[in-house]
Amino acid sequence: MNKQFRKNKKWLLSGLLSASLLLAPQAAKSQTSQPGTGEFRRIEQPVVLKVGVAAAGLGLIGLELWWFLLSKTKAQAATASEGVQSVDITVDGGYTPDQIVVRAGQLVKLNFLRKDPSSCLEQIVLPDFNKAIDLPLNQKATVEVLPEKAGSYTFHCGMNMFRGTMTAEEATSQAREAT
Ligand SMILES: [Cu+2]
Repeated sequence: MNKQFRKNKKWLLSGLLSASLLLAPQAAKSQTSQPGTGEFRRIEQPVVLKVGVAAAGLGLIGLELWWFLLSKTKAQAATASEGVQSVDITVDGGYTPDQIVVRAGQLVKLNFLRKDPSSCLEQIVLPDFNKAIDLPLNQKATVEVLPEKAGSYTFHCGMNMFRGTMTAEEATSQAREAT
């Protein structure tokens, strides 16, 4: 992380350094530290530039973090109303979302909408609940389950090629997240 930051900063700094050398030599006060060799010169960077470089570097870090950590682990929380939680799942070349977060001890309605005609995704299996149902094409099919304990429950297609996970959390930890 720190390493990456330094790498980015260094890279950006060298880019800006050469740009300022080429475009605006008068903007940067140059100071010859080694007389005779014009190639190695110490450049006094304006503070604004330094801050700008640091900000750009931090922005890049943020973007990287978002991209690698957050954009790929999209878990969707179930919406709860009157004691029943529900999640809409689109079945099309897999399950979207394929990671669901629910509250333990409360009924969950999984509303599957299968848009994929391949027979692979025809059936949905929830092994922890001993359920396996056929999903009609382009029609909503609801599976009701009750995750009694907190934990991870998987669901998959009839051949176990596509998978999804329903994570049931204790009521307290979910309430904390929601606020
Ligand atoms: Cu399959």
